[in-house]
Amino acid sequence: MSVLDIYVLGAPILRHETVPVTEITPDLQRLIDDMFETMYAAKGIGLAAPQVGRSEQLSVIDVDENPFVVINPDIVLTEGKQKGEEGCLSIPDIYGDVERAMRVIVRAQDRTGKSFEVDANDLLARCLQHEIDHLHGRLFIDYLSLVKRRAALAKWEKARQKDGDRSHIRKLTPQEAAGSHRRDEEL
Ligand code: K2U
Ligand code: ZN
Repeated sequence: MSVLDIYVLGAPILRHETVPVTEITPDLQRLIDDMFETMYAAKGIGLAAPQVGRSEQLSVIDVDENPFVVINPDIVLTEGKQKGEEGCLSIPDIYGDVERAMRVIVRAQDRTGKSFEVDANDLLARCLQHEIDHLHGRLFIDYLSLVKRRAALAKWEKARQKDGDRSHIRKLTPQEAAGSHRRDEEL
């Protein structure tokens, strides 16, 4: 398994619609494994395929040591509202409050291609909505007010100019990569 590079804000792929998965292949299984390793290394609880440069309808999720994969996910029910702070592994160090549905039911395929439904609330519901947005080229900053979005983008650009980094790739550090196992394995 490998820790993959993460594409960051400004990379065109993050704004593209992704392609449905039509076949579960060994390559897709390898991508899933690498996405989990990358997500854990980056201390995330979700990661979508476009964030690692693959424009396919696939995200990995692990909230409270419950890892699962959603392939070709659709939100079939939304209920209630919740407002909470979000960040994004593709927009490091930028945060903002986002209103989401409190509860969602998502229909998807698992990593064997078998269809399933997940009925989620609170943080898991938020994470699913965040990851499914990624599969449709949407980012959490799209939900910020114009003033807050401009402030976030200005902070982002200032940080990138300071780094002198004009690429749209975030390479995880060796220290991050060393932490790519699931957290409960540390116990
Ligand atoms: O897709 C991603 O960029 C990973 C996101 C997923 C996420 C964002 C906001 C709220 C829930 C999930 C995060 O960067 S993962 C980092 C994180 C860790 C613990 C709690 C919330 C966010
Ligand atoms: Zn994100």
